[in-house]
Amino acid sequence: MTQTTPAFKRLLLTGAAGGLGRVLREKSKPWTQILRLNDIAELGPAQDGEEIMRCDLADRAAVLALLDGVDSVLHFGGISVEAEFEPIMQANILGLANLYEAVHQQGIKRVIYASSNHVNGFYPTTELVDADMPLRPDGFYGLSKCFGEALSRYYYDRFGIETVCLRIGSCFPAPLNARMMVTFLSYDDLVELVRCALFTPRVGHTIAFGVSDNAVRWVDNHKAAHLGFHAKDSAQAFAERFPDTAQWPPANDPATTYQGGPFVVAGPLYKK
Ligand code: NAI
Ligand code: 15L
Repeated sequence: MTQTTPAFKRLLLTGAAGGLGRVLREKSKPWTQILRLNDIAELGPAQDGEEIMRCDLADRAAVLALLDGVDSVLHFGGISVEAEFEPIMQANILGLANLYEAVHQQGIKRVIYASSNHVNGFYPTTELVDADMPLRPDGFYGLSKCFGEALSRYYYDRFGIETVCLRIGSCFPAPLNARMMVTFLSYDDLVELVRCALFTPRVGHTIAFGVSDNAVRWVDNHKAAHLGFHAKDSAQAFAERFPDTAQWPPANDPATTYQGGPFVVAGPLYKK
């Protein structure tokens, strides 16, 4: 049997202890000789082909060391829900600035960045959103993802560092509510989307929506067609769990009116 050499010598996965990080920790091994894992949380022992480097993304010197010897980055670390501004600022804003500065200093050419549907959370559910429409974040978390998209655009325009921003919908083993019948991204489709983002020869600065082939769509992915991503799964497989709209909040509830669902009413969370 012929053994194919993995494309990368060393791939960095941040957020490796998180929900999506655990999926990618398992699935991205064939792409790289060494998978370097980062998180602030416990990651367990290094398995074959893994390196563990725990640190806080807000720690600039540690992040510079974290990127040493890395070919490409899957950036899934940070605060993943609405929260007070201070922790979001540390992990998602300062953390991202540290990451890109280190990427630049270490000469790394591409980052796959876990953005979120919450950069567009304040679009009504009646509108079809594409990658070029103005951002309408639905809280501090969504705002921090807007910062990430803009920061990565700057590093592409200024230094030619390529980024694919994945505006992930709801990536869980199954949809958890009626809204997620629209926003659902299966784990297998996530892995395929990340693979396309990593291996497409030229991506420049691409914004791609991360949703499965669900029956209802709020997003139009045609501006990321060059990635060649085709979702294989659909939330319809779980349709029996949400048989009718009775489980939705009333029509005048913002959680139904806007694409961001409950996030649109979660903030502001500034401490008084
Ligand atoms: P998660 O919360 O399970 O994982 C995030 C990981 O980042 C955690 O293990 C956490 O310890 C780590 N982290 C937080 N602050 C850190 C810091 N300062 N330094 C180092 N590590 C830190 O989130 P999940 O669901 O795995 O999401 C991964 C990424 O994808 C996040 O960036 C999230 O915003 C994004 N995303 C996820 C979606 C989903 O449906 N799961 C939807 C849209 C975006
Ligand atoms: C996100 O950005 C969050 O990280 C995830 O936990 C979900 O809440 C998801 O959006 C969603 O909109 O369902």
